[in-house]
Amino acid sequence: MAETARAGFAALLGRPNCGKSTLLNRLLGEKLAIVSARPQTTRSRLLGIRPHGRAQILLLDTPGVAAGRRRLDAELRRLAEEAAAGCDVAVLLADPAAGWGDDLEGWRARLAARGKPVLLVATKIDAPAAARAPWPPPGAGAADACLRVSARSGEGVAALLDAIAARLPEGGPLYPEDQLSDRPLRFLAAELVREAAFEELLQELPYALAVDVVEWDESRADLVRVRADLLVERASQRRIVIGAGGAQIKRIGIRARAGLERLLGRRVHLELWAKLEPRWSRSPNRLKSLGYS
Ligand SMILES: Nc1nc2c(ncn2[C@@H]2O[C@H](COP(=O)(O)OP(=O)(O)OP(=O)(O)O)[C@@H](O)[C@H]2O)c(=O)[nH]1
Ligand SMILES: [Mg+2]
Repeated sequence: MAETARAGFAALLGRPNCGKSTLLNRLLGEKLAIVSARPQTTRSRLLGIRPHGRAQILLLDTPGVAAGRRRLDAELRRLAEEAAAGCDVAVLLADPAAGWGDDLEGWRARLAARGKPVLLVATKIDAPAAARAPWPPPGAGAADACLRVSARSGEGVAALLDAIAARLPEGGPLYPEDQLSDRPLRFLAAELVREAAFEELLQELPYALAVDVVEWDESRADLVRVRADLLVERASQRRIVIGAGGAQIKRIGIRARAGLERLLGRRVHLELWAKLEPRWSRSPNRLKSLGYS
């Protein structure tokens, strides 16, 4: 019997830093989402499109859900709630080494109450602490399935795709079959610059750092010219981003350019400016224009 055609949305949900974006990239086999060792890296609902057998899996990466009273925190929670409400399958991820808790159990129960199939997925099982911890975790209520994956090694990833696909509604593809995401390249480019800044600035990174691509010129076939502003909210942060003699922003630029050239498959000329914009993270319009809402 022929496999049934299926298509639908699977939301990747969980605490900050549990490995959602890394897993999205692994499930897609492409680097779409940015990843960092710091929590609260993802700031938007990012769609990745994954054909799997006769199914089209529409994977939604979401911001990790954390408390926090800033406008950006509230916006990030809203994005995750929205993805959870709109999905056909909920993939609730947790690093078993970090333990289960009321927050995750609350999510599980709410998703189940809405009638969503819930997959409880242990992440980072290549790490000894995660590999040793019991799964499903003590304290977790019933789920449709419990799986264990490592985005790093790829273990469990094929089984996860099968488990998601089997629970999607029947129907033909919802997006063109060769499409990878619904986000424009310009947005993905801004994200790569932000990732480079995360990696270069480490502990010095301001919470409120954003990237705004202000120029995008593809008029030459062999070269893309990109100009982007690194937005910060304080003069002191601007100095950190620039670094002594401009050394820091130069390092960010070199790292970002390498990522952009991989993304675009062309040479890239990248110009970065550190710009003071005191209230960007509190402005609903700005959050929108930056693609964060
Ligand atoms: N060992 C190991 N580390 C992982 C794995 N997946 C992710 N990580 C690491 O965990 C950290 C967080 O990964 P992200 O994918 O950015 O986590 P996230 O859940 O998207 O985080 P937010 O966007 O902040 O909510 C990074 O340092 C990753 O390299 C994995 O399978 N194994
Ligand atoms: Mg993320």
